[in-house]
Amino acid sequence: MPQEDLFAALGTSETSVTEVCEDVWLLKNYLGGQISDWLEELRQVVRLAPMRQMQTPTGKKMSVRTSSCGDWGWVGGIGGYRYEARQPETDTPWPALPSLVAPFISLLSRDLESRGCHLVTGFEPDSGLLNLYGPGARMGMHQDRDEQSFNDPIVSLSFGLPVTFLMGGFERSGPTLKILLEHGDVLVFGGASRLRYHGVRALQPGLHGELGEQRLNLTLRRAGGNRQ
Ligand code: MD3
Ligand code: FE
Repeated sequence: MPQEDLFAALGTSETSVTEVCEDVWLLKNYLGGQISDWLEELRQVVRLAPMRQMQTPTGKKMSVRTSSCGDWGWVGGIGGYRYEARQPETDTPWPALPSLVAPFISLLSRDLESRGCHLVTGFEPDSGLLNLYGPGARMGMHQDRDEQSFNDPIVSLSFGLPVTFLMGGFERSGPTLKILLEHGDVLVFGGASRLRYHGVRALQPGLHGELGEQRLNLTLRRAGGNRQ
């Protein structure tokens, strides 16, 4: 598909863009006609870097399966969480970021700019973290603090079964805003909200047309430092 057609489906009337709280933007059904191309590229990532269940720092297995692409991959274990340039199991590099990432980010930054949001402007992700949820898989409330800088946003793309995303404040406990994340949704976190606690409720059983009993989430990040 030529790139003009690829992006023609973006920004249709079924898309809605809302700032759910300061520096958190929810773009419902944003991926539209791009979804199958994303899934094809993400399947290729998983062929080169199979999904694995990371351990928490206390040695428990996470219920979510993860993989990565780009210059840096996120790994867990008894040593704590960190980004590594190579897959620990095979000592091989992570697969490259999908080719859709750069044009997607440039379109997203333009769309957000037109709404007065500068969070994605100049963002050059160097890491893509894939989270795969099966029935019952969840992610407890946490902050994302393993990146070198918190100046860049985190951009999340959701595929497959819907899930309830929980957005908290700046302490682990306290009230949360519940946001339904569905196939094709994009969530942008940055600025004043970059260090908010957040989590994902247990995935409810169901059957999705393209992903079966699963939910797949891709987060685009800048894990390493900025180039000089
Ligand atoms: C809010 N993933 O990988 S994506 C994670 O749906 C993670 O798989 C969830 O939390 C998932 O760390 C949520 C949305 C998201 C990602 C990063 C954030 C929300 C965020 C960073 C700061 C605040
Ligand atoms: Fe997170």
